[in-house]
Amino acid sequence: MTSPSSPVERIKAASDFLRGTLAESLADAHTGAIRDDDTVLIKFHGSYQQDDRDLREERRQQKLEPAWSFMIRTRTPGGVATPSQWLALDALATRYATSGLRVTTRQAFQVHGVVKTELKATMKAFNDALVDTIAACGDVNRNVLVSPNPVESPLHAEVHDWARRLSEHLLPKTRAYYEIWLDEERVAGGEDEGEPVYGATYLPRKFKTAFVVPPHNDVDVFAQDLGFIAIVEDGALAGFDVTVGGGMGATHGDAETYPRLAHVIGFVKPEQVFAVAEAVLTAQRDFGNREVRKRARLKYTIETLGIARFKAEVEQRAGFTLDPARAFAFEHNGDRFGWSEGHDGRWHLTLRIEAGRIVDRDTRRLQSGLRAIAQVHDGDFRLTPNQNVIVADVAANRREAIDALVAEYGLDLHATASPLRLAALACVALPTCALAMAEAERYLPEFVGKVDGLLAGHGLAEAPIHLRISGCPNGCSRPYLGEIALIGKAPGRYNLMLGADRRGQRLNRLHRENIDEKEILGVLDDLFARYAARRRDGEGFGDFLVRDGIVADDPALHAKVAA
Ligand code: SRM
Ligand code: SF4
Repeated sequence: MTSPSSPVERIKAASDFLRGTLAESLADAHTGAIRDDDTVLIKFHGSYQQDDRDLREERRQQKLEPAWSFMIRTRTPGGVATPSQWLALDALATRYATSGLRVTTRQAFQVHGVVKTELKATMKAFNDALVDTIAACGDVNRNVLVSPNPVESPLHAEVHDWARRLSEHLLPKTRAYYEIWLDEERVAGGEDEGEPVYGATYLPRKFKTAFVVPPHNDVDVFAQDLGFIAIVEDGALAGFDVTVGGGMGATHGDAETYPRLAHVIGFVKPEQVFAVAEAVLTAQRDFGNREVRKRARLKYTIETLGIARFKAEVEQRAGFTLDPARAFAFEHNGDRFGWSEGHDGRWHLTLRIEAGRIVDRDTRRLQSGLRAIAQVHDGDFRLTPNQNVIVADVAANRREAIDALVAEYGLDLHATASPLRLAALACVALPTCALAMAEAERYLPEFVGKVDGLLAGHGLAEAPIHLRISGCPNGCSRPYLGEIALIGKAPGRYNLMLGADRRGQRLNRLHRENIDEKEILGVLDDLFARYAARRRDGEGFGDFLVRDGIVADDPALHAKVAA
């Protein structure tokens, strides 16, 4: 007897290809919320229903319904926005949202706090700017990541194009999005489309894809369900090593869930990318767990089937055998800040956006400053998977004008912050994230300041340590790849994880459970003292912790190549 499928599976199956009763929910003026089943379906359209958790208790006491609002996330493969798109998104964020624009860890924009009555207008405004939100969330292939600067070299541009095309190729075919948000007429009969790749119940769980150009692993390719590592031979793109089964999410106290780094399963030529991607995706569609959502990601499907059987399944579906994986080497998984020159003499400026939040705050007027840049910029903007923004494709003689705006609006964190602050990531967490157990984005600036103080005390102020904070174990800031990471456990309390490398190829491990800031800083202070005294030349903090035996190494923590 087969187990019953999860409630989400039933909602998808009954949704008529993601329509559900969304139109009715939006029209219901009695509540700021949408119907329960529609909260599942709206994710596929790029939105989450949320409530302001800062106000939850107060509203409960006043017997008011929660302060419902909606987060909207874009599908921006590779994180590209033209200046006019930037201005349009800035304008819609100012008009409809509450906390500016937010750059996510997957090269997308998010806005928060959109009320139901303005949701449709906001969705339209995104689409008017030629930015859609379909499949930005939900059990489908999400926004495709790619090494962020496609104009760095012709090769980057080529890989970027593969990412964009694969994103299009794996889009759901349903017209529900266009009917609900853009008032497209439904084709008579309505049984028009079907989903040739996904089927009526889509995937068992979210599915994430990334392309990366070594030596920079700036997309954290091993954290993805499906990855393509560009292999360059004789200066040209020979193809890609394919990775499968990465993922970060876990649940406290549940050993059945864990972060896992991907396996490299072989090499494909560029023209085989679509076939292998479809094979991996449909294998997950057919073998993924549809009963228990916590065990439904591809990483668990692979653990259940075994990597050899999964690879054989992929090859059978793709209709070819993968070549043996080719050699690649990553140097680091962070961003490179400041100006860099591209292959064609054009320039690119990577700006540090702390925790990805683009708002005006005191002397750092990020939203106004980036708006001012967009008004004069003739290249484009690139969002990075580390929540930063590249002002890309600038002529040499335009650099000065951009620099003047950077100085005027206080956008110069990239030039003034410590290495720790530059590389640190934090997920959104409170007040919007329903799953947050502790602060992350709002805590990052203060916590970094305290750790910077400790580092300076040990003569380590310039140590480029990777710190990541997530408000819960779901791991949206990819914290299990931080040399130091805090995973929210309860307000003010975190699990302290230590010992990842800086190339995104080794996970960290739990060091201390459920401790507060004082204890965290105490532990770090001792470890920094050891690091300062005993580190080798150029040795990263995470690598030191492993070599020094403070963090036990284990093959299970590493990305692997399948036989
Ligand atoms: Fe995430 C759920 C925010 C990247 C793993 N994530 C959420 C939700 C939607 C909470 C919810 O389900 O109610 C968060 C909304 C917060 C808010 O108020 O905005 C949320 N995730 C984010 C973002 C905005 C974090 C950020 O600070 O940038 C990132 C949006 C990415 C995007 O543009 O698509 C974001 N989330 C990630 C990543 C990193 C990545 O993809 O490279 C991960 C870890 C990789 C992975 O998927 O394994 C991640 N998010 C999760 C999970 C755990 C999934 C799992 O396998 O268990 C959840 C919870 C869930 O799906 O049930 C989650
Ligand atoms: Fe929310 Fe947890 Fe993701 Fe942070 S890691 S955004 S708290 S789901």
